Amino acid sequence: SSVSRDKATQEIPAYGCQRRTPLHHHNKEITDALEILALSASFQGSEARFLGFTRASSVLKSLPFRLQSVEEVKDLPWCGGHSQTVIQEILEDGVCREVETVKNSEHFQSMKALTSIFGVGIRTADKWYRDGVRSLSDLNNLGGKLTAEQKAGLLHYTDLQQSVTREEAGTVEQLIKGALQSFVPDVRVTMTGGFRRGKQEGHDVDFLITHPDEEALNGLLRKAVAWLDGKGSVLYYHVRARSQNFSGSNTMDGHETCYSIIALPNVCPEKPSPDAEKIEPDLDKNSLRNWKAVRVDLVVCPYSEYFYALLGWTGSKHFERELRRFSLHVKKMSLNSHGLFDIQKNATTLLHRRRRYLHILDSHMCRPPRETP
Ligand code: DGT
Ligand code: MG
Repeated sequence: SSVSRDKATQEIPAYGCQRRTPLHHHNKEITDALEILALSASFQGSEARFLGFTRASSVLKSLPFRLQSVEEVKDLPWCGGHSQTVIQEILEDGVCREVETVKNSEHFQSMKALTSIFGVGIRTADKWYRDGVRSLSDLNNLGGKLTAEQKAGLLHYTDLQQSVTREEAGTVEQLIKGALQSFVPDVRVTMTGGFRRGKQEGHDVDFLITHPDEEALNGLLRKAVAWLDGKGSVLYYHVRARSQNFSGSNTMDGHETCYSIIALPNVCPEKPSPDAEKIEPDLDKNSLRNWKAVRVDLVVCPYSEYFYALLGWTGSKHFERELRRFSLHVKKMSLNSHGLFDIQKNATTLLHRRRRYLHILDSHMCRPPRETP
């Protein structure tokens, strides 16, 4: 009934981490549209508009019913004027003009293509766009100016564009565990990211690695990746060292991390059909190879930080952002992948004396529960 729908909308909390946000929900046409506007805003460097549309979309995902009228969003948090226009047009016409214009714009299309390359963020893509780059083929002229990461991203572009299935993620897990366990047999390896949230496919596979004995973790990541590399399973990698004085801000994270592209053995390589071979004789070369390039992120954390790192790397990105905002504004605590810190006790010191920050964080850190991870 409309009364119970009204009640439902009035009860939706403002922070994303206070709501259920199911993968399958009732308003996909609208949330897809809002997310295009969010992406477009981020391509234009407008963080505020990106957040606005992302929050509106996130709120609608938690609605337990399909919207029928724009009136129904009037009490919802974050669903203000601009989002309401989008919602109304989609409900009434099935499409939103602004979204269609954005989707067809050269800037949006180029930025989407460029940022889909591993190693290319919005800033780089925007600079390239201003230099006249419109598509991937234009990048060949930039050859020498590409980073090693971007070169690898381009080289394996087609594979990396395909999503990783849950089954493939399982194979990656065996490969990664095998490499790590050959050095530390009882190392703990947990798949994080979207797969830990139950997604059936993802753009990469994320792992968190820990051990009660910190010594066992020393150099482990580099050794294990070199071991895999020796077996021909690594197409690209770079290890970001652990940063001792990570910033206590909400977004930074100082864990040792390996960003890699792994050659995943195909269980059954796709054979091109005889017809395809006739049309494009060279096409089948790649299809005949028995591996697929897959993006894999490996994160190492001290045992004492395991629960925070697990929470931080499980995602989604928006959930993490909301959880940290909730911690800060409602609980007056600062949360990141290293711990949960009480900022109230020393708020002014935190703001004004950066150098003492780490020390303060240490002394106010809430220790994780004592059970084993
Ligand atoms: P996917 O891979 O597209 O299917 O979706 P997710 O949710 O696995 O996204 P992904 O792989 O980009 O990142 C996994 C989670 O890890 C993400 O929700 C937030 C977190 N994360 C990603 N990069 C960083 C980082 O540099 N630092 C921290 N603390 N967390 C990160
Ligand atoms: Mg992921």
